[in-house]
Amino acid sequence: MRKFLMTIGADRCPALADEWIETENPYTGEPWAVIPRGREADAYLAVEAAHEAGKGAWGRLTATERGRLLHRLAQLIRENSDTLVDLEVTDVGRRRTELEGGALEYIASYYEYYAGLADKVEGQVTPVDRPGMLHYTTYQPMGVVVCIVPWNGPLLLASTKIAPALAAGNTVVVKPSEFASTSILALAELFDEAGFPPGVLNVVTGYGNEVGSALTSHPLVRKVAFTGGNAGGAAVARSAAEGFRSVTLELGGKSPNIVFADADLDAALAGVSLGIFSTSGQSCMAGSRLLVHRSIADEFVDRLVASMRDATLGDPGEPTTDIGPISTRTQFAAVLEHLDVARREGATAVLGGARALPDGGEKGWFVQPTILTNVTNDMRIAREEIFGPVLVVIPFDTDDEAVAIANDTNFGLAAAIWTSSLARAVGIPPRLEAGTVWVNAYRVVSAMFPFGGMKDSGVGRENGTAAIKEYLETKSIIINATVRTR
Ligand code: TXE
Repeated sequence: MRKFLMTIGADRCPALADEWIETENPYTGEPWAVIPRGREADAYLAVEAAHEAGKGAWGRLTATERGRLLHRLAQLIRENSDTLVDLEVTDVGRRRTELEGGALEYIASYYEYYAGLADKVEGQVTPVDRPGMLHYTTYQPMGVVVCIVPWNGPLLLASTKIAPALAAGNTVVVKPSEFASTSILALAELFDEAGFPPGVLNVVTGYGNEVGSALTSHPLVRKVAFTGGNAGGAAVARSAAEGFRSVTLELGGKSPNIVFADADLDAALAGVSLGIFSTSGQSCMAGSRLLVHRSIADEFVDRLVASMRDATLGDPGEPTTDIGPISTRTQFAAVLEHLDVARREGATAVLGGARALPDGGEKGWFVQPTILTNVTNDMRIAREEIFGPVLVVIPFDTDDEAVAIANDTNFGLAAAIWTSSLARAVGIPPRLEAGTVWVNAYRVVSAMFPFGGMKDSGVGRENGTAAIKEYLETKSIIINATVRTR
C-alpha cells in the first residue's frame, strides 16, 4: 500500500495524530494507498505556514518573478505528466486517453495563463469632482487562501484556484477531497522543484467536517475558493461568513442541452454524448438534460442509443475504454439510487439503467451509460444532480417552451443550444439562466474565459482575466494635492 504525505511549510509530513485514510481504486474497488487524516491542529499548522510565507520571501517577489515561478511549474507539470496521469487514473478512475489527450495540458495551461497575467493587473485613475484630489485604485493580495477541491478532477479543480491565487501574490492551503488526494499531494512536490519558497503552497488532507471546516473558520484565512456539492458549499459559505471571509463557490448543475429541429444533427449527437458521457457524467457542467424538439426526438434518441450501445466500459488506463468507473463508492451508490428513483417515477431506460460489470472490473464502480425517456421536468431525476452517466430526455414543441424548461431548475451553471438558425444562435443565449452558454458546442472551457454559475450553481467566477480579482483586495487611494508636500 502506497503512503502519501502532506505538505506543510517545508515539511512532507503525516498528520500530527498519525491517523490515515485508505484511498480506493474505483476500477478494482480496493484500497491502494493511504493519505494522512489531518485534523484541526494540522489545518492550523498549514494556515500558519502559509501566513508566514506571505510575510517572507514570497511577499517580496515582484509580480513578474511570481509569473516566472508559475511558468516553471507549468513546465514541471508537463515533465511529470506520467506520474500525475497515473495517479488520477488509479485514484479517480479518469481515463488515461482523456488526460493524455489534452486534459493534463489544459491543467498546465492554467499556470501559464495566470503567470502571464500576474504583472498585468492594472489599477485605475478616477476623475474626482474636487480640485486638487487624486484618486486611484490598486490591488493587493488578500493573504491566506484556502482552496477546497472535490474528487472528480482534483488537479484541474485545484489548479483553477491555485494559479490565480498565487499570481495575485497570496499563499495557499489546499484541502483535496478525502476520496482523491494523491495527485494533488504529488503536485505539491513540484512547487519546491519550481523554486517556490516553502509555505506558499500547502496541502492538508482529511475529511471536510474535520480538517476542511477548521480551515474555513481559521481567522488568518481571508478567502475560500470551493468546488463541490451544494451541501458542502453551503457549509463552507456559512463558516466563511462568520469570519467575513470572501468566497467563490463552484457548485452543481443540471445543464440543458437543447437540440432544435434545424440543428446539424451529427454535431448535436456528438455534443450531447460528450456532454454527459465523457467523464461518466461526473462533471459539474454535464449536459444531463436533453431537451429535443418533438419532431426529431424519436430519431435523435434512437441514434444516440445506437451510438452508445457498444461503448466499452472498463479499465480507465486502457486506450480502448470509452467509459470509466464512478470515482467514489459513495457516488456509485448515489447514482444507483437515482436509477431506482427513475424506475419509481415511471421513466423508461431506453439504454442502460443499471450497474455494469465489465470484464476485469467486476468489483469496480461501473454504471451503464443510461438514457431515460418518459421524463418530465418536475421529476426528481430531472431536477437533482445525478453526477453519473445518466441522461434524461424531455421533448419540447416551441422555442419558448424550450427556454422555460431549460430555466426551470434551481441550477444555472451551463446550457447549450444546437441550431442552424442565426436568430436562435443570437436570440436564445441571453434568455438562458446559465453562467455559460454554448452554441453548437459543448464542454469548451478554457483558462481564458470565465466559468461559474447562476442561482444554486455558485457564487463568483473562475478563469479569465477577471478571476484574478477574486483573489485581490481593491484599494482606493486618495491624495489631497492641495496640502503642501515636500
Ligand atoms: O462533495 P463535497 P461530495 C456534487 C455531486 C455529488 C455531490 C456530493 O452531485 O453527488 O456534490 O459530493 C469538502 N467544510 N459534486 O459529497 O462534500 C470535502 O472534503 C470544508 C459537484 O463528494 O462537496 C471535499 O474536499 N470542506 C462537484 C470538497 O468539500 C468541506 C464536484 C467537496 O466535497 C466541508 C463534486 C465542510 N463543511 C461533487 N464539507 C462540482 N461542482 O464539480 C465537505 N468539504
